[in-house]
Amino acid sequence: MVRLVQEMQAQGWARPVAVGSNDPAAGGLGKAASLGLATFAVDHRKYKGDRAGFEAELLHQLQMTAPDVVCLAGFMRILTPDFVARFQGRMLNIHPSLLPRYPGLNTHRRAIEAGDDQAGATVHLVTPELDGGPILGQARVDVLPGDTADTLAARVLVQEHRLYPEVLRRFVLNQPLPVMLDAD
Ligand code: NHR
Repeated sequence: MVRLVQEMQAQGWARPVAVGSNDPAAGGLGKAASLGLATFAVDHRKYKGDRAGFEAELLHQLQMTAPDVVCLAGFMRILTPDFVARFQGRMLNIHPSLLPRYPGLNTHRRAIEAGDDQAGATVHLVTPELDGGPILGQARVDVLPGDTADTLAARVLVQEHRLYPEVLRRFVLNQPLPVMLDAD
């Protein structure tokens, strides 16, 4: 998220307006405020069993700044089709696997256990199907002998920081996608 904001502010192809989280303690909120952005948090734990209520508040907070594009980065609450419809075709997510392999959680562990020789990250449009929307870009890294989920995650993260700003830049400028990056 910080990298996205920094590249937008440095290069000017988009204007970041707000950063939100489902966790009021998220470190990114303070960083976003330091970068001059509005911030908000909608604590999902206060809406236990009430996804509609959680999403209504999330929508309200987002609508305060009327974004053209919404970027998820480590957002961990499944969004309902009604919410997704509000931002259809303009909500992006970065997921730490080479989709369509390993939608959902624990992606790096699953890639290592499967013996894959490559892993990576994918930026995709958010649709009602979890991690199933159209792919806008991917970055690949080699899985190395001795890799653990943590060491692999760290190498993939470096590539996530290259991939997501490049995909977003092309997306908002209507340039050709997908972007395919190869680290190795
Ligand atoms: N919502 C929709 N409709 N479509 C997608 O593609 C989405 C989405 C919401 C989040 C991110 C995704 C990821 O990159 C994402 C993509 C959370 C879960 C999950 O199981 C799965 C995938 C992703 C994010 N969440 C549980 C829930 O009940 C909670 C899990 C937890 O708190 O640890 O929401 O990986």
